[in-house]
Amino acid sequence: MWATFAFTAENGSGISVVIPTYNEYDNVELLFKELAKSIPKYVEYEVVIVDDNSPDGTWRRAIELLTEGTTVVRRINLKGLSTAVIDGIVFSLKEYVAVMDADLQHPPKYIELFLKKAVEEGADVVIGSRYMKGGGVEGWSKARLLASKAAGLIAKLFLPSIRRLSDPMSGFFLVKKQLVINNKERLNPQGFKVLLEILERCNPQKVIEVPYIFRSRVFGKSKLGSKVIIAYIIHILKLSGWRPFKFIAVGIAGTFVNLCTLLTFRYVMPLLYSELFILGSAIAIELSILFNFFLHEVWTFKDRRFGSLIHRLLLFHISSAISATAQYISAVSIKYGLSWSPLLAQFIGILIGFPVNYIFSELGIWRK
Ligand SMILES: Nc1nc2c(ncn2[C@@H]2O[C@H](COP(=O)(O)OP(=O)(O)O)[C@@H](O)[C@H]2O)c(=O)[nH]1
Ligand SMILES: [Mg+2]
Repeated sequence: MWATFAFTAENGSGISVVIPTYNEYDNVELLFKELAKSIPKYVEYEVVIVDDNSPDGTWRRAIELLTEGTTVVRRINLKGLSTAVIDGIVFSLKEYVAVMDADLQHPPKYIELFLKKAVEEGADVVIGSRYMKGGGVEGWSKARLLASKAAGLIAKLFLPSIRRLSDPMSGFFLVKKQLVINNKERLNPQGFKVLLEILERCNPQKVIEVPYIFRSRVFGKSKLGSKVIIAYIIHILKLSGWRPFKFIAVGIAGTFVNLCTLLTFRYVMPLLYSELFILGSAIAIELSILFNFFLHEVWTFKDRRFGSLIHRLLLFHISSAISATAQYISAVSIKYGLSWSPLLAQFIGILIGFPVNYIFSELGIWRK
């Protein structure tokens, strides 16, 4: 039990430092030196390098420099940052695991602080945050910073459990080994953002953040490319249970309900399709809103039905009205302002109205 556990030299509270590497040959020596220098003697630690058989021989370099308390895992047939981190955690022997990059962008001096915070505050996860007060990034272009922040916003929109965190995509963090081991079957690590996977699937009870400055890379280059970005979006969608696609599917079904209602009027109650079209159209709209609402309740957001149903139903009507207005304004201005074809204008209007409704639903109506 952590509560009876005090952070002192005597009881040998320990930490494993898991470091995934791929083509980091030039960084290994400096990394080992910095680790030895930055972690105080009274902290019992081990280092677990997980290398995916780097063509530059990073694993060989690590073995050459091997000292007691360091393990080098060389994975021959596997590749990927997230799975490397999870494998590293499995290989770890200590109660806590710190995860950091090999390129020294994550200053090892924070490891002691992470551990201290975890023990003192009983946290399952301690995140090194670049985006809270006191944190920052060195040497990033405006574009890279913007891309990182945008990626964070997307994750927060789709994944409510991380919304209150400033840097849930950090690669520098501490986690209790047991939290990951207990939930290993639920993990499906992929891409670069293993912390997101842990936060979403391991259900940590207490997560705290500590600011740090992300340093520039000295040797080697970043492996973050366009493939990583696409993998990231797919990862977020998977973690969200494909919710945005469910939302779209319901929207399409609702449009059919609307049109079918009108068609029914045409043959069964022609008045509602001619002189009283104003009423017929209103009924069709209302039916489609009700249809969408109940499908969202039992499918899209079935895990997030909190508070009163009437309240949610009312909010959904307001949200639908706002998104219909956004759709109307954009379609009309595209049609008259740009003289585009009405069909195309209407289609773009729908593309604009949809996210409005989605954002209201995610952040307001079915929020966690
Ligand atoms: N084992 C393993 N490590 C990787 C892989 N991709 C990246 N890494 C390591 O993960 C860390 C972060 O990668 P990096 O390219 O620096 O990403 P950036 O900091 O976001 O630019 C570094 O230590 C890399 O060597 C991989 O496929 N397998
Ligand atoms: Mg890096």
